[in-house]
Amino acid sequence: MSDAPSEPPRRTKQDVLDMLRDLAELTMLDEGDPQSFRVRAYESATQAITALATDVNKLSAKELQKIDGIGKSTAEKIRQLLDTGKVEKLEGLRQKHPRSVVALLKIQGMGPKAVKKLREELNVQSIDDLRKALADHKVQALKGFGQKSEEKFAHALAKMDEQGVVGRTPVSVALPLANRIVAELLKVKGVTHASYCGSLRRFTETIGDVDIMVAAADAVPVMEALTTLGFVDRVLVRGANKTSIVTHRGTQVDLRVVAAHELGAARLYFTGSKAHNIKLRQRALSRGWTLNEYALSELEGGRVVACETEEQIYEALGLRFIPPVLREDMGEIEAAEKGTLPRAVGAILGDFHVHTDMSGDGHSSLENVVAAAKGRGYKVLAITDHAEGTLSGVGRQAMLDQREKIAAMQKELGDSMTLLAGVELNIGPKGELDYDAEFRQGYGFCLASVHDHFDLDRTAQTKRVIAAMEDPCVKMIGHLSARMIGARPGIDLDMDAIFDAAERTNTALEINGSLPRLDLSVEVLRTARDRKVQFVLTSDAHHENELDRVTYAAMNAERAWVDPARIVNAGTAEGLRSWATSPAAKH
Ligand code: DGT
Ligand code: CA
Ligand code: CA
Ligand code: ZN
Repeated sequence: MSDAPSEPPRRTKQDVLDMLRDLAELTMLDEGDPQSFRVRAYESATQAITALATDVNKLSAKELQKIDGIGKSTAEKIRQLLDTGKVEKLEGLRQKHPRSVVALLKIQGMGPKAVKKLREELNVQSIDDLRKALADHKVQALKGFGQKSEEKFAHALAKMDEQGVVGRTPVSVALPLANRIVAELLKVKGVTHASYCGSLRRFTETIGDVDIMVAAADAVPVMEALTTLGFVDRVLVRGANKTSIVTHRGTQVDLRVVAAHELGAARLYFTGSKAHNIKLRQRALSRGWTLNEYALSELEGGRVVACETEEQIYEALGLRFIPPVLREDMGEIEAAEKGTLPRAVGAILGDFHVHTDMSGDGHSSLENVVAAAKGRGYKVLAITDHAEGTLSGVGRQAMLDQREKIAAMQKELGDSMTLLAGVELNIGPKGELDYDAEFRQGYGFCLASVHDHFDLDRTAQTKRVIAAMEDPCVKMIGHLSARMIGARPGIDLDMDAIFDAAERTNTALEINGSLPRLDLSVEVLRTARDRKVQFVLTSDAHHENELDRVTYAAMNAERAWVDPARIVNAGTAEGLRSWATSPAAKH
């Protein structure tokens, strides 16, 4: 093993996209201006590379420059990354603006200008520094800030603490990262298994660090492969069986390499949760056994009882297999013993929140979305582009044209799939909805969701959502809290009143599977356990490839022990069709 490989480590299209995103983010900080010319240049290059069909590695700087949206200096940076694995400009920016500073941008209402000022005037270099400055009331003394900004930042930080997101990585960032690492490590010679464990496998909303488990006879090439990946910022630990790195975005990754025969014990241990592990271990002890990351074995003599698979270990302990999403010591071990674990969601029969390229932020044609839904075996699909009240929404004529197109497609589809010409209405600050009542009645399916005015107080937020529920055309409320995990807290709602209204008006609540949202959250879903509210799993897809996100919605529901009988699109096809095509029954 050498520290200076003669060949530069391989860089992929994803590395190029990561580089452009980091360049945009750091340039914005550097210039204190989100609208700067350079930031926009990196953003347009991102779009161009995303759409690129050819292998980016095969293109020279000149050829890259010929692509629409990529300028000369960006083309050179891309080539530099592909050829050497590093880009000078980016390295310089990273030196100047460490991750702790970038993290300040995650605070609601904090822009690059404010960060710049706070650094220059108060030497605020991290969230902790900001906490101190706020506590000492130094922020309000700054020109252009005042008491209002101080309160705003303090409030935003308190919200972040409440959600436990400070210093943690949102699942929307951690999951693609982990999938990429797993795919890369599976390519290493001698690797027979690679997967992620830890909180990510349990599907928590935020992840402290990513835990990767690999089975291989020789650990050295696996560790080497991890440390040379494009997103690695620094290596924290380089041990015999464990390596830890930190990515440029500040996420820690722990890699463990084990022998194939102890994979079950290792995966069980490192999936956790810690509380679940402790309970299992107590159970083992009461049987005269011990359980650790290597095996379930006899206390005396050390004979191995089980170690190869998780299933074998649970079975030896007298338990049904417990899915990772349930391993939180919230009654799952007792339920596994009695055989009363909650039923899995099972087959999902349709989607009710799907965008096409008619929405300003949609990327797939109606035809492609419908074909993809049909390919998944869906019985019902509602097309729900944004209504005119949303930034990326459309007017009446486009909606009418789409309704006609959908009617024609339904003829072609026959009985195989019910296609609904729907819409995602925007809920205004007073609960007002788009278009007019008559136009809305022309839709086959209406969902309504909040996309703005996040700062209204609890009474106003609750009122606006309930007003939308009471509208005769609204069958479902989309992403109820409107939160973005790690970036924007949810709106303040009186959940009791919301559940009451949902039951009374017969309005379903969406479980949105888009990773940055996961809305309803597990926390809210748990509080709805004794309610009669109906749920719908959706993908909120903006591209045909995103229909699969509905499985994240299902995992979120399972984590919260939601009874599948309460999920409209996880029951029977007849039940779903009748729910989907009956008018919203309001009373
Ligand atoms: P995170 O990273 O904070 O989102 O949460 P986890 O659950 O991934 O925690 P992490 O990365 O510290 O450790 C991974 C797993 O290793 C954890 O879920 C359970 C296991 N583990 C870690 N420390 C202990 C311990 O002290 N006792 C037991 N029984 N298990 C542990
Ligand atoms: Ca972890
Ligand atoms: Ca860990
Ligand atoms: Zn949407």
